[in-house]
Amino acid sequence: MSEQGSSQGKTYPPDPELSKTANVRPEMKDQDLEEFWDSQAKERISWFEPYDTVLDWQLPYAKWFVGGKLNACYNAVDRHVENGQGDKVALHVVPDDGPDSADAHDITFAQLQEQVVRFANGLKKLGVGKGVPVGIYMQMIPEAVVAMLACARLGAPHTVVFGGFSGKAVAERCNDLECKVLITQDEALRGGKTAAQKTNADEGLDGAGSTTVEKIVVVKRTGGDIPMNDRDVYLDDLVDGESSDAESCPCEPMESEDLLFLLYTSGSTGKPKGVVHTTGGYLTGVATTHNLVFDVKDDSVYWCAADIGWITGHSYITYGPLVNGVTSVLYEGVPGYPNKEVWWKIVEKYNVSILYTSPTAIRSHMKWGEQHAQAHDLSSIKILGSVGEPINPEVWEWYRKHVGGDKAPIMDTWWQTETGHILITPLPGITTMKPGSAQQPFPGVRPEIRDDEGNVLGVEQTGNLVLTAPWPGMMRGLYKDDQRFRDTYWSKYSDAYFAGDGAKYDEDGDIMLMGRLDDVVNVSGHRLSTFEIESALVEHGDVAEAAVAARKDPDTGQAIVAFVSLTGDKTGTEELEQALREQVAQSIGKLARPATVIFANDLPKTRSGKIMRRLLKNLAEGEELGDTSTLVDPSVVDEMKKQIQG
Ligand code: 6R9
Repeated sequence: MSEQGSSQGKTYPPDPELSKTANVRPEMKDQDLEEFWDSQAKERISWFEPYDTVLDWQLPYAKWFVGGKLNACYNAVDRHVENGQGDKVALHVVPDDGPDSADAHDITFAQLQEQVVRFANGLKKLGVGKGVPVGIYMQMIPEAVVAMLACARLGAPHTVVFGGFSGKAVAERCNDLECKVLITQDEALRGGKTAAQKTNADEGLDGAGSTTVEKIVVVKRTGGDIPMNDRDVYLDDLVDGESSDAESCPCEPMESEDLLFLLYTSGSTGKPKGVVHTTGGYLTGVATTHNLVFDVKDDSVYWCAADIGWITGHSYITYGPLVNGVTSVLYEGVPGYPNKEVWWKIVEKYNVSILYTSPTAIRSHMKWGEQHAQAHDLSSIKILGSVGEPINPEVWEWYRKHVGGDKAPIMDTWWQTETGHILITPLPGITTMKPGSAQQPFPGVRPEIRDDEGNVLGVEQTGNLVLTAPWPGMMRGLYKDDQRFRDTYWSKYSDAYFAGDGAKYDEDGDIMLMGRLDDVVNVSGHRLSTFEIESALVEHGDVAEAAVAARKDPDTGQAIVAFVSLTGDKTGTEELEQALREQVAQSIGKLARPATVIFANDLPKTRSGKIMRRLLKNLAEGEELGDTSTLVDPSVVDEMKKQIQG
């Protein structure tokens, strides 16, 4: 494929062959948005009862496909079996020790149906049914997907808590949604190491004072010796003797707007936001974007290397690909274990044609060198995807060259937990690609870039990204918090969704994403709240005050820098730094662990007592500090500067 120069740097025009065969058609962009989504909903989703209204839009709440009835599990599993696709592989299951492992196996759609039905029959015995919420706290094992689908089959909303989060996070989320049942696994197995999972959950639930969780279902992953009490039941025992026959547990017909799941995400205050996603619109959105952005065909082998605990796992590991009846890879492990070639072995062994991952993961591979990718036949790759943060142009180039054989187009997909599915992305066979930019709205999506006063900005003017029209997978609010929903997303502008990202149009009309505008840091593509990390730090008895900022990091995108003032005459030692990092890891999870801790007598504050976050950001990034005249005590900044430079 030829490269063309432009004022922005290199661009890559679409492959004419791909333009001919791609699922997405250029005219979709010009379609009326309701017409577009209506035709997609009819084509891709099986409805038990047809809807009568495509869109009922009462800002800020949208209802899509009103009056329609459907079931997410039926769409993801049963209908494929009914359509004669039962023998098709749904999941190539790759365990932690890689594709050569004796435990690697395939699950067909028929087998998936059996597992889901048995699991759902087991859950029914515990009182799970329509509208009864369930928590899921698991690693990347097939039972995690099965558990989500079993909930969906019964009409029970799920909330998946990222398996690397703390037990405290599990308790907080389960209690907020009032989950009756929690599904977890005995131990985690990642990178050759086991870690407590069930015990973490216990500690969190028992430490929370009281909990709504009455039963814990434990999947045996390692068979490790873990404490089990009256509250607990092993999955094997729960489903022992249960039928796996689909008729023994029919898919519950759900209203289009019934809750499918809640996923908690970080906001700029401590309390995580419970993002509400419903059934009909969400499924239409994920199935349509998955099909058109990744150009999936009957024989595609698709691998999304995200985690089930994030929205990417929900939309593009579980629901999107399964609704589309595509064969996927499900990988338990981490990049680099058991060796640096394991990813490429997976691609080679299963003939992966679509790979969707994060800039952070690509940066790790880049650091280890292209020889690992080159040692394997990656010629099956047709489309690459990136998600989670902006992808640096040099990383984009590396990805295309060494993974994409110098020809696979890269779909740099911008979206959020709140948006449910991809909204801004290049399209295969249509878009002339530009490294480092998500570029164009997906059909039916209407972005704008505005200044703080609401003026629509022109070329090269950085402002706030907004969406001026609804889309089917958009959040249906924050759980039990209408006010916070309105304040966070709909108060900056009265007529548009405020995404919280900075953006600009370049001279070709492509959208460049410029990062978050709020107090959220993005480590390895994962959103973490600065406030939550600060709260964890001040839980330590020696800490008086803490403020958290981020600096750029070549591997993780952003890295956390914690500024800490100590109580009394305590001094900052290496042990204390270690203890604080541990404290954060314990309280939130390892991802949130500060890369650097800076100790100071005080934090830089304005006279009105507000911590000057802009300054801390500059300090963390090693930038010029600008005006410090509003500080009470400018000397604290000099002290911090010395430590950062030291
Ligand atoms: C899907 C997901 C959302 C935030 C979002 C933005 C950043 C995601 C991006 C991107 C630039 C991309 N983000 N994809 N920034 N280019 N292709 O990541 O959801 O965890 O909710 O994070 O991630 O800042 O606002 P979530």
